Amino acid sequence: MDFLLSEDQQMIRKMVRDFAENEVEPTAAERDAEERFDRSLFTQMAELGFTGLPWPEADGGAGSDFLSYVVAIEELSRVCASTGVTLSAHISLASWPIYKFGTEEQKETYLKPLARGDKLGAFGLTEPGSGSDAGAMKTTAVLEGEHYVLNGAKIFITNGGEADVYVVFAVMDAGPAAFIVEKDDPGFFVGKKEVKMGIRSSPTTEIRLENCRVPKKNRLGEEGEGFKIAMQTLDGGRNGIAAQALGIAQGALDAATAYAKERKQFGKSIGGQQGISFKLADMATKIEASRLLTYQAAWREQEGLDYGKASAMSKLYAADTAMEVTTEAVQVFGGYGYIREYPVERYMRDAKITQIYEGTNEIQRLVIAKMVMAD
Ligand code: COS
Repeated sequence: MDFLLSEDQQMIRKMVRDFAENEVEPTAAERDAEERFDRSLFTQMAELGFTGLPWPEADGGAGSDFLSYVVAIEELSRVCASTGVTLSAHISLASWPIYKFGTEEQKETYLKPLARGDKLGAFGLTEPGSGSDAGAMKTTAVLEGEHYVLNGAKIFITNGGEADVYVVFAVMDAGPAAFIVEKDDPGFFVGKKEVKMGIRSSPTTEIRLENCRVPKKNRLGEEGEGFKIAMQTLDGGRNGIAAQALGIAQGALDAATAYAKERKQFGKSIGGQQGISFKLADMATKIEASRLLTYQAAWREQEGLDYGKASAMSKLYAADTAMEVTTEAVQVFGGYGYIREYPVERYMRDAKITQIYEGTNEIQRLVIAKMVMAD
C-alpha cells in the first residue's frame, strides 16, 4: 500500500497550485462580491490541460487519472471554490457520461472539445419538483422523425448560461433517457440566474426546454437507461465535490493557522494558547481523514473497483468537515472572521453548498446505509 502521490501526480498538484495562487486567488474575493464568472480562467485551465485531465489523449484529454483530477479540484478550491466547481461539473457531470456511455461519434463531437476546453459542459437533472427524488422528473422526450422533442425545466444548473454542452435527462415511455443538448439547439433557453449565499462566481441558472429539438444521434445510452446514467455520473461527481470540500477546508485551515501565529492576545500569539491550538489540531485531523477518503475513492475508480459507496462516504465526510472547519476558522479570526476583508467568511459560505448539491448529505447517508445493509 502506497500513500504517496506519483511524481506525475505531484507535478500536476504543483502546476494547479501555481495557477490557483497566481491567477485565481487574486480575483477570488472580487468575483465573489460581484457574482462574476470569468470565462478566461476556464480558457487558461484549458491551455494548461486541466479541462480534460482524466481522459485519454486519444479523446483530447491530458492522459492523466482520477486521482490527479481530484487533486486539481482540491487545489483550485483551496483558493476559490467557484473555480473548483466549474471544473468539477465540466469533468465529472458533463464529460464523464459522454466518456462512459458515448458513441465514437459523440466522443469525437463532444468529448474532445470538452476535454480540450474549447467547450464548457453542464448537467441538467434537478427540476423544481424533483431534487433528492431524482426519479420523479417530469421533463419529457418524444421521438419525432430524426429528432427527440424535449419539454420541461431544469434548475440549479452549475455553469448554466455559460456552458455550450448540457447532458440532460428526460422521461420517455421506456423510462428516463439522457441527451446531449447544445446551447444553440432550437427550443433551448437559459432561465433565471440564481443569487446565492456562496460559490457566487460560479453561475447557477434554470434551463428551459420548450419543444427543444435534439438530433436522434445525441441520445446518450439507451432509452430507459437515463436514471442509471445519472446515478453513475453522480457516483463520480460526488467525489469531485468531496475534493472541493477538502480544498475549501484546507484553505480555511491555512488562513486560520497563519492568523493564529501572528495574532497576539494576552501577551502571546493565540496559536500558542490551547483554546485555539486544539481547534487547529481537530481541523487538521478531520481534513486529513477527508483527504484519505477522497483520494481512495478516486483511486478505486481508476483501478476499476466499485466506488459508489466510497464516493458517498468521501462527499459526506468532507462536506461536513468543510462546514465545521470553516465555521471554526471564522471563530479563530474572531470579529475579523466575520468581515469580508478576510477570506474565511467566504470559505464558510462556500462550504455550505457541499452538504447540499450532488445529493444532500442525507441522501449520501441513505446510499451508504443501503450498501452497508447489503454487505
Ligand atoms: N449506479 C447504478 N445504478 C443505480 C445507482 C447507481 N449508483 N443507484 C441506483 N441505481 C439503480 C438501481 O439499481 C435501480 O435499478 P433497477 O430498477 O434495475 O433495480 C434503479 O437505479 C432505481 O434505484 P433506487 O430504487 O435505489 O432509486 P430511488 O428512486 O429510491 O433513488 C436515490 C435512489 C435517492 C439514491 C437517488 O434518487 C439519488 O441519488 N437522489 C439524489 C439525486 C441527486 O444527487 N441530485 C443532485 C443532482 S446534481 S446537483
